[in-house]
Amino acid sequence: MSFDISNSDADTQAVMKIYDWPAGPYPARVRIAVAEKHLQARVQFQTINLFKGEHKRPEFLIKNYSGTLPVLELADGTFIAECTAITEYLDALDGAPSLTGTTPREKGLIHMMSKRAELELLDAISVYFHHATPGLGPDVEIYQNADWGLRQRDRALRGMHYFDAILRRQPFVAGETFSMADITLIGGLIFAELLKLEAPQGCGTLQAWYARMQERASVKNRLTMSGPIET
Ligand code: GTS
Repeated sequence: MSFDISNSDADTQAVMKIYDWPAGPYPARVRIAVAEKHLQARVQFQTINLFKGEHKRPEFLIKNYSGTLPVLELADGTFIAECTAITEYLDALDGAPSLTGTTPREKGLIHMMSKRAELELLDAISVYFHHATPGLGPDVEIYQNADWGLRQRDRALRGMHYFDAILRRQPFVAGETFSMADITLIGGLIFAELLKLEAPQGCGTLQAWYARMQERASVKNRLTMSGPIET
């Protein structure tokens, strides 16, 4: 099946809207979750131009106070921001596979490891991008602190070693099955790749794992939201 990422009002099945920047690492997390949950036909995407600062304009801040992407808009007009919250919402709709866990133990572990992938990798790289590189450009990056950015880059590199060690002993970030925690780590590695931030020596397991994850249809087809669906 294929899904046009341009916003089509003609698609009557599309009851949810996702505001995002298609190539962005955080938007990628929700795109991957949508595909893993086989929900492509139920969402429309609307592009918000980060480089033009559209996410910081008053009309967007009404949707998400934090001024970040992605944001999910439900048919009743409710806005849900934060990748974790959006993924939890999509996961709760119905259907397999579960991305956030079914048992209390699974839920706890997946949430912890996803948060850790944010703190130790994805969010750290994001801070590096916004503070120690030109980021989204001078009109958007109105405050930068390069020292802080470089510290967070080093944190992310340490995080890569941590996740390399985790993946040496289990196939997925939170254990034996693919979950939201893997999606978060994939988001971090997408960001690292965009910034040409290479994994340090000794992270071969992490790199091999990322290469495998890029073969998943949900990851590979995240820009077009098309192609075969994982079962
Ligand atoms: N905690 C948020 C989440 O998990 O959704 C962070 C979202 C986030 O930082 N999104 C990026 C953003 O809006 C999108 S992208 O960089 O991945 O494309 N950045 C713009 C900014 O000005 O921070």
